[in-house]
Amino acid sequence: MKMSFRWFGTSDPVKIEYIAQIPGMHGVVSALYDVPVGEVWSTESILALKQRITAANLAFEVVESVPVHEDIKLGLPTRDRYIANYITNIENLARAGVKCICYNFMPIFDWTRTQLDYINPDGSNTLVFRNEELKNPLTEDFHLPGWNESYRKEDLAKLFELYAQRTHEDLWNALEYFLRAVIPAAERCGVVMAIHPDDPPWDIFGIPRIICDETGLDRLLSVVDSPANGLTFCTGSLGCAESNNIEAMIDKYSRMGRIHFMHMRNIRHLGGGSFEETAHFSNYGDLDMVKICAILHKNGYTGYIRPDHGRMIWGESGKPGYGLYDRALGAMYLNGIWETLERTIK
Ligand SMILES: [Mn+2]
Repeated sequence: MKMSFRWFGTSDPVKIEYIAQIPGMHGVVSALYDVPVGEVWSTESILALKQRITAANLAFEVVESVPVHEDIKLGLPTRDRYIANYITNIENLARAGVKCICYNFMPIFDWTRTQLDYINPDGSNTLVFRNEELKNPLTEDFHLPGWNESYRKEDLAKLFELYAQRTHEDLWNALEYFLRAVIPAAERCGVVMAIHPDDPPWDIFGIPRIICDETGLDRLLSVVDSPANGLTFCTGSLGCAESNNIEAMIDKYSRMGRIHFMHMRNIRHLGGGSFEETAHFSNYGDLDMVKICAILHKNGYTGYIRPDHGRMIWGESGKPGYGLYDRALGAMYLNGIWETLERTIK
């Protein structure tokens, strides 16, 4: 596996030089954050980002994310222009040495939580999702940092209206249309696409979500049966649904060679669909990181891994879920598990 770390570019309060100081770090996962969704990423900007990363002796092989324009998810006639741009982005990134592109197909909203700084008993803080505290972003003052910041209330209302007329099957049709166009392009370029599951993995605000469970992942992989059509397996996202058997799913999809990128995050179920994000250490959450790593190791996993969201510890402040310290602890914890597996399992 190749240990990686998400970095939000030069505006990230976490310095890339600090990431390079974490032992065993192969590369960073990044993106261009100043290009409007659906537009072309210039080769010049991609190479400037790569230069910044490689100057710190880190690889730039994974992009998270190239976002998918809402017109594609809605299946609007205008989607073809955005799909053409998406293919241009795949080509430009491949030329810059990128090998894996993470994306998601969540309508309107990216990851959703109800509080970003819940104080733990030990004084650290973390992201939590409490079903009863979920507010409607249309009618209440509710916004999260993972969401597209360019939406105004009226844009949101328009999108809500459009999605109100869409079924799960409509969303599937839109995803299939997208995959049939982009996967052959990825194959040509030697890039793998890795869809991130929906977070949390169920419908939210009455809008359909489809990348939520084994049935959905099976369907996704069968649309275009190619290694280029693969997964970002996010343990924390899929793990929010207690009905998902995370270990069995990782075993199945890693044996198929369809997991290209692992997001390692631990969560604790609070009942009724509520959960909190915890330290990566197995004892702190409901996911067994040793078992997960052992399954990947057994199946010869050679893809990318990154510690996903961490808590804020040691007085650090910054982008919720993306501080340096707890994610660095997560990376070293995972490196330790992996080293042990390498040495003891022959
Ligand atoms: Mn994730």
